[in-house]
Amino acid sequence: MKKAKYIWMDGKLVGWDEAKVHVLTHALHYGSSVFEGIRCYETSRGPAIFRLRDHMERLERSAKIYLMELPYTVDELCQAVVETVRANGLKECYIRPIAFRGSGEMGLQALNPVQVAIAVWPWGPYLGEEGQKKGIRVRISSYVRPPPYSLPMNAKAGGHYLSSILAKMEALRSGYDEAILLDHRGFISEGSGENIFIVRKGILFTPPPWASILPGITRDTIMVLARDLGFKVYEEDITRGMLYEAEEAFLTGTAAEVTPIREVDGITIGEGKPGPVTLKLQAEYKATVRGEKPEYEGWLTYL
Ligand code: PPE
Repeated sequence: MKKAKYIWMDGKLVGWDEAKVHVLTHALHYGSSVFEGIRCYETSRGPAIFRLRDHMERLERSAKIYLMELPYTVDELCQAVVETVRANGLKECYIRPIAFRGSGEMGLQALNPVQVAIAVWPWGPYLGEEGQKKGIRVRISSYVRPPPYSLPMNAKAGGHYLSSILAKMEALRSGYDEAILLDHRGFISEGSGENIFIVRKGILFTPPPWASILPGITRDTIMVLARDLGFKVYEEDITRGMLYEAEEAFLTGTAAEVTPIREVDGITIGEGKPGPVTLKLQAEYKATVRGEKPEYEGWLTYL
């Protein structure tokens, strides 16, 4: 990865290589961290962070679920992100705030103080420039998203990613670009680090919150943009068969942005290239995050 100059850690900026933790950090042993992924884009009015407050509010909700007391308010965290991006002088970057249970006591029940760090670095499209243009090949994973009675998957918590890691590695090792996980009932849930949409008869469908998804902020953005463009969008259970026969399918996420899917389990989706609805939404998303859409200005925090 490309290093930046500074990382914000527990209230102050330190050098990239100085942002360290103790080896007995609770989160390192048990995955007790919550985090966010945010992007800052170049606009005609300078760099702007997309939906900063929404991300920080989700961080706060994730922390609440794991009884982690954040030592900063949402406003303070937003300010810290702005400060970190500014200090690093990057026009475009990915922003990774993380709150984690630190060291002190050992054991699952330990309520060690929560530490917070914010790192930023340049990060291209998650599934590649080419993947974003031409579409990617995905497989249904043999791993299932943890059910809601095992883990609260609406929290963006470090430990939750172990199942995503297995799914992603399995997909890559079997020659695909990404994994799609089913939920505990056998319906489509989401990608290892993205939400999913399909298009049927020009209507958009995306799995509902009870399909063990992480309710993505990009997913929400796409639902708003699509509806404003006049599309119908439904949060509904999607079967594996519905995905196979979809006219179009695409993934959404802060890192992945809008990435078309051109093949699932060796079955071609639509014409095997990004479809018109996907392309339209991809362009609309790009214009929105780059500040070219006055109606969505409220989502941007200019530096
Ligand atoms: N589901 C999962 C499991 C997920 O990790 C993400 C984000 C999403 C859905 C989409 O959420 P949102 O970014 O709010 O639209 N995944 C992050 C990348 C994880 C990684 O480090 O790898 C991201 O896109 O920032």
